[in-house]
Amino acid sequence: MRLAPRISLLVAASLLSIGSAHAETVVKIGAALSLTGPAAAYGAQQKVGILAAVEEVNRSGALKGVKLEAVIEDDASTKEQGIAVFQRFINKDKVAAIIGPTLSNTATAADPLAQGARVPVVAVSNTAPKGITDIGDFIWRVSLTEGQVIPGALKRLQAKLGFKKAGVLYGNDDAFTQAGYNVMKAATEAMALEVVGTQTFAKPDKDYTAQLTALLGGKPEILIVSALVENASGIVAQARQLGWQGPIFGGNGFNSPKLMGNAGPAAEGVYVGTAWNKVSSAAPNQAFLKNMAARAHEPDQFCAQAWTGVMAIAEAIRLSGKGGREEVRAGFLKLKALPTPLGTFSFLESRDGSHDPALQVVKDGKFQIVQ
Ligand code: 1QQ
Repeated sequence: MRLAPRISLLVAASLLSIGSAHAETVVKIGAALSLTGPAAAYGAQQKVGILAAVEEVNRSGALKGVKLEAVIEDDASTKEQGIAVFQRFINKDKVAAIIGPTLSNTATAADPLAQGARVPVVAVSNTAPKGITDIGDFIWRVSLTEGQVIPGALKRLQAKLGFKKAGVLYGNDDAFTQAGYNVMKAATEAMALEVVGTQTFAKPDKDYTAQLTALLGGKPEILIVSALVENASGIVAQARQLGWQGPIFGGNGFNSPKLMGNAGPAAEGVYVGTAWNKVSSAAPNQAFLKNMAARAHEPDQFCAQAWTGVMAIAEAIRLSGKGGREEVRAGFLKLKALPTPLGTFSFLESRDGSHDPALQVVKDGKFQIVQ
């Protein structure tokens, strides 16, 4: 007598779960990543982080009735391709939010399209302080700006190494490398460092010996460089070939293991401020590392940031209870103290990200966190 209602309850429950599986809404997230071109090393890591995070959100069941789907396209590290990919995401794929594009340079051209169409963008690697989130109220970012990382990192390094004279080198054909230079210049002024020389290069350049020779002639005690990783690797290798054994401090473009892959032992003693403390024992970072280890993937900062971008969108959908474009943006306004591999994450009023940065050095072929 008692068995029947129980069985019917079980049947009802399984029917309900079948029912809800059918009712699941697919929410598309577009990701415009540099899979080719000078920023391809960052894009490859971002792709892994995004796919892993989407899988993790769907597996966790945290978004009841919503399934995330990542649509990944190559922005080719250019403004033109970035614009084309954004147009496709906005009009054809009808994504709820866009992650990317990889470079600030591309974002300055593509983000205005998303702002105009009221599609939320989450930058996961744009670090130029100006010209990104100030495009409008649909543009958000998880990545710390050069302004949030470099002054503190350089000050910590000076306290450790005691340098007083710097040579500065930067790329003058890219929004990020120029913005990084502006931050570095302001930091050297605030620290009363003597700048013995400032030199420039462009993305297609492969030979930096003239600029480095001029800088080394000024007898600096540190080289400060704003460059994307392919240029950065060549600069580091050629500085060592010219006999430079001192410290090199790089901006965010240096935060890729590609630097050691390209430059080899020449990269030893390179210092970089970073948004990701990879040895953090905090639970969300350990969970992220475990996920990556299960994929036999060695993540870098860009992978951790991309993962965090997906988690921020998922949290916004959870907070809003819906996965539409306006709801994702409304969710961002409510998001506070999200546990992430980068630390406890919140958005500032400016829609920029906020969490603690770290300092790392290349030692024995790997980035090591400076404690
Ligand atoms: C930017 C960057 C690049 C170095 C990484 C993608 O920080 O373009 O803003």
